[in-house]
Amino acid sequence: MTSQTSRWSVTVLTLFPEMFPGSVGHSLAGKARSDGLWSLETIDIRAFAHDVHGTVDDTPFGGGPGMVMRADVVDAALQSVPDDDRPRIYLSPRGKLLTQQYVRELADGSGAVILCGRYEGIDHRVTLARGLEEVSIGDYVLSGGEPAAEVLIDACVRLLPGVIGDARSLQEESFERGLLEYPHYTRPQTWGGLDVPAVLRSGHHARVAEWRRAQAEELTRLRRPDLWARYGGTRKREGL
Ligand code: 6GU
Repeated sequence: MTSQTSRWSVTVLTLFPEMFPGSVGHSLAGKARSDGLWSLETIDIRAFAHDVHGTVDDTPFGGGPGMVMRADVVDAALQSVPDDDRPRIYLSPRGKLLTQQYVRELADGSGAVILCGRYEGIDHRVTLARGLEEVSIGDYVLSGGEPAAEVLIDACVRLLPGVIGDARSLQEESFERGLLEYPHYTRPQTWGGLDVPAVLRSGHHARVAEWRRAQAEELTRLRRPDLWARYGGTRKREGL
């Protein structure tokens, strides 16, 4: 369960502060922010460049294509954030994969400091020296960490108490039970020649639950053999 007393706060370090809040300024997350349930601050990394040109990157030692964000500039930006108990996360395709489990842990804490890389990324010494947690949102490459930061923030904010009206929807959803979620239906009862499955209209709560569980299991088995294998292991340990 998520429980923090003061509001959840996120600081994003980026070369493109104007990209924020972006999608998290709308809908549930946006409303929660204007209600004061969480706060967002951006820091413009370029403001920490040492020269008049605002240089933040340089060519990689060892050669090769692309540019690397300079350790001195990135670190000066990081050091401008007062030390607190929030994890410092560097978003990069080389990071450990973002999971719902990690999202839950973050949402349970006091917030996050998120560093968005551009170009080929940041000088590795900053990651080492500052103990940054390197996190990726999936096995594909984005032009920068900013869209990933919005993904991470969205996933956390929706778990904060009071953000989603009916907290039951959080327990049913994909990944919460190690399964993908069952399919949903609403009116009209017949659409495009397709009927809503009869069991969902039967009023039998136990049968509905059983049908949904079977659907969730089948979907997970077909689409996500990795989750399915883990789920089997979990059920065995629990003696099911
Ligand atoms: Cl966090 N950053 C970038 N640039 N690409 C990614 C990513 C992050 N996660 C997946 N691909």
